[in-house]
Amino acid sequence: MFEKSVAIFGSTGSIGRQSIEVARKHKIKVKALTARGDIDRLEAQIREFKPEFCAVLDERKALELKSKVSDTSTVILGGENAIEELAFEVKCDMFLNSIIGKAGLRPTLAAIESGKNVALANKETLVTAGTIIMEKARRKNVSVLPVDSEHCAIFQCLEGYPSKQVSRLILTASGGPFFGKKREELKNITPEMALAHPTWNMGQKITIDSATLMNKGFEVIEACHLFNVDVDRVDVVVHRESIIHSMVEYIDNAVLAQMGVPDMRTCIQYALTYPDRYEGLQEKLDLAKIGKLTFAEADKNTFVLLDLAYKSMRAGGLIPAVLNGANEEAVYLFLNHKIAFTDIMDLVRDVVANYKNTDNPTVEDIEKADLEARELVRELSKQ
Ligand code: MN3
Repeated sequence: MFEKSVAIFGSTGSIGRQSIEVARKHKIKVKALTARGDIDRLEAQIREFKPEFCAVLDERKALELKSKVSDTSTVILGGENAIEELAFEVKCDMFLNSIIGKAGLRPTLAAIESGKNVALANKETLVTAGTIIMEKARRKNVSVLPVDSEHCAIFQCLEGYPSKQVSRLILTASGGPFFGKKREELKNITPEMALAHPTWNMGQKITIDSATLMNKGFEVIEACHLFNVDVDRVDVVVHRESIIHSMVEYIDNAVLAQMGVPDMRTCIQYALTYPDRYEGLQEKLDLAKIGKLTFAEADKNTFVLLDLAYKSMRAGGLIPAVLNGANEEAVYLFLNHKIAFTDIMDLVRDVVANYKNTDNPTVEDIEKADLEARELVRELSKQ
């Protein structure tokens, strides 16, 4: 019987729903749930898991949910502050953050501040404020465990070895749907084309980020923070089959890889059950059936956002937050057919290149830079 309890923030999104499957499988006690506004799904989750609290970002929807589940003992809260407060107040062994976008930052900070271990699926947290988050986690003596296949793989490959024996982290990248294409061929790509072929079960924003390789760039930044490794010791290799989830090279040139069928539930479960392993939800890996695994260099000249992530990490300060904010806005404009696929890359590059950086920013500085980056993208996109 699994003893730990969890709070799942962002429980109705792609990762949230897969986390719910893991909780169901292992009868993990769910203490709190939050979502933006999908109250039908929340109601079903409340009835199944009977959490103590449920917070909804949309306050009107929170009231609606409150009347729907008035026959249960779950306390319903509404609004952004309620979500942040709940992250601090809820008592649980693991705080799982699968909130989408920058709204995930403050709840992570609150959970760490209250001394909870965090399973982190929200990328923005580490990309925009990785230094602040990891410093706070060290001070509070809490763990930040990754819920992403690449970082979960690296985390597993690092088990048992001192960090000074690590020479390089090697992140694998599926390459996205447009692997092998050159810039000219990317110009007329529509949102529908970009959303057509994901290997992983994931949301729209991250599917576009995978197509531009921005997602891999963010993962490079996250890896630096999570594992305290310099950005120049993090490499990316394209691996189309998504079977090797990432690797660690040691000083003796031995490379450890973690493999498995691509399934996010594996990493969600590992973060929740660490340091133990439990029966998995994913299929078993059949290498003979797969036949061969291939590798290629990432095309940083075409997919410029990957290289920009390295530069942003080296620049530090506010630049990773500017990169994230600009990209999120550009992807939003692309999904709404306002700009071309290649404009995502150009707009983000231009906004990052012209932003005035600050060292050691506060959370407020980071949030301000995020808003400014978005505004700059909107302005530039109209020119
Ligand atoms: Mn990933």
